[in-house]
Amino acid sequence: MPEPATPATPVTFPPAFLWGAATSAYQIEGAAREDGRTPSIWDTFSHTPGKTAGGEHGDIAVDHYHRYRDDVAMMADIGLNAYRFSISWSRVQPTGRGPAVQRGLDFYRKLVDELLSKGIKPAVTLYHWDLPQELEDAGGWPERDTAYRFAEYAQIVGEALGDRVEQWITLNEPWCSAFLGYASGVHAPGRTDPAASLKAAHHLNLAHGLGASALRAAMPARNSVAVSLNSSVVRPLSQDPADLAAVRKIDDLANGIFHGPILHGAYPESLFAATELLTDWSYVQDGDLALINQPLDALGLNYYTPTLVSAADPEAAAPRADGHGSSDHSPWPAADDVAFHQTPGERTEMGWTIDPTGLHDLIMRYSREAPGLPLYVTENGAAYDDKPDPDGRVHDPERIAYLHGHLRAVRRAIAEGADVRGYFLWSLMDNFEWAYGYEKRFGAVYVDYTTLARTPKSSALWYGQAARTGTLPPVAEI
Ligand code: IFM
Repeated sequence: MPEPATPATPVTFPPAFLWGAATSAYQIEGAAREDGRTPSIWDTFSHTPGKTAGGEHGDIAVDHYHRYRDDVAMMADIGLNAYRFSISWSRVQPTGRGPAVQRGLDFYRKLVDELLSKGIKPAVTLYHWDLPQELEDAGGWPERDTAYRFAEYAQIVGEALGDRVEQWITLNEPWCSAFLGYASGVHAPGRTDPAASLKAAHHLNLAHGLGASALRAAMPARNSVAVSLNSSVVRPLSQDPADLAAVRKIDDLANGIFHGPILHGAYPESLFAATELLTDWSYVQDGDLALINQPLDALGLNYYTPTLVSAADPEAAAPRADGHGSSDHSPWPAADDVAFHQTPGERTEMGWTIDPTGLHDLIMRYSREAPGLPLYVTENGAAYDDKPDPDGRVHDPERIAYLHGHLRAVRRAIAEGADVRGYFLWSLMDNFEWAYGYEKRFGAVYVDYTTLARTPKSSALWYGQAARTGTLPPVAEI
């Protein structure tokens, strides 16, 4: 299909394109202590004073656990044909090991049945950051055993839902689990140990590989297994060789550390060299890389904003406008010689610069890195300070413009040969935005946090029209 020539030319997507929205368990479910669920690291972290804005937590979140039927009906009304959600590990396996709790699994069985009854394709993410606390107490992701526990959990969920869910994602954004969780500590479990964060990254990779094999053994062969990476689009401040070296270092720490072993069966040699003062990588055991390098059916890409870097001035403290929260500890191990800069341009409420060219570049990169592997944009979206009008409607023209720009970038990549099969807007509805609490609203649906009433914003209506017609409506409210 040719690239649309002007903004006035209709931007039309392939007929089988998935138009979805995404959420994750801890951010929306609530029911934190119901039906046998036990605390995850996010329950513990968010209940620790000073860790989240206003001490907010996901105990109730947006109560999706009790409102899932209405939420699915709302998705159908909007016009979505796909929905990506995650499973709460400690709802299914409260201690992170051993037998499953059927009541926990039943919730997901009912949710999936409800989705299927409305013609909405479910896409399940097994791990979206909520490790059972018992596993963290036993060492967490820096401990090898956690990867084996994940494989056991993957098998349980694969056996329970594999007959009705075709699309599977092992991990969501392992970079965040490893480096925000164990290096900068702005995410659960809040540790600040750079060497442990690198170990965590390897064990997350191992978990992905073992989990993918366990899923395949537990499910019909037709099902698709993928991973969702928040691969960074790393750009240099200048063409100076020192700035280009900074790009390579951050690219290894953001991208190569995951896609190297997952897609190609090897860590970048330059990553070993850059981190040698922190770790000797001796926890990478013989055979691990082959276990991690499982054949995949698809790759999920999550994209929000590009990353702009330069070499740091050795005389000054390196600026760290990397958009990953505030901490005295960097999420980038062994990268004190790199400075992070704010990309120029308009920003969302997260302070993240809006740049759809980054999404296009990311898709094209992975089309080259993994030729033949279908791609999905498994997250993309924006937080804005949305408020209802006196008439109760919620107008979010900025989000419509954001979605329009990014979907055009996806369409451009498809026109250039990329095999992008679907797009999942982040997020279906306003929810618990981790350390920011409920302050940042990413939803296409507004949630009143007093009554928990849901109101589709104008962007939901706009996106629904795109989903129903396969063509982007003009950038105007519907
Ligand atoms: O809310 C998160 C989501 O859980 C993972 N990806 C980024 C989103 C926005 O910060």
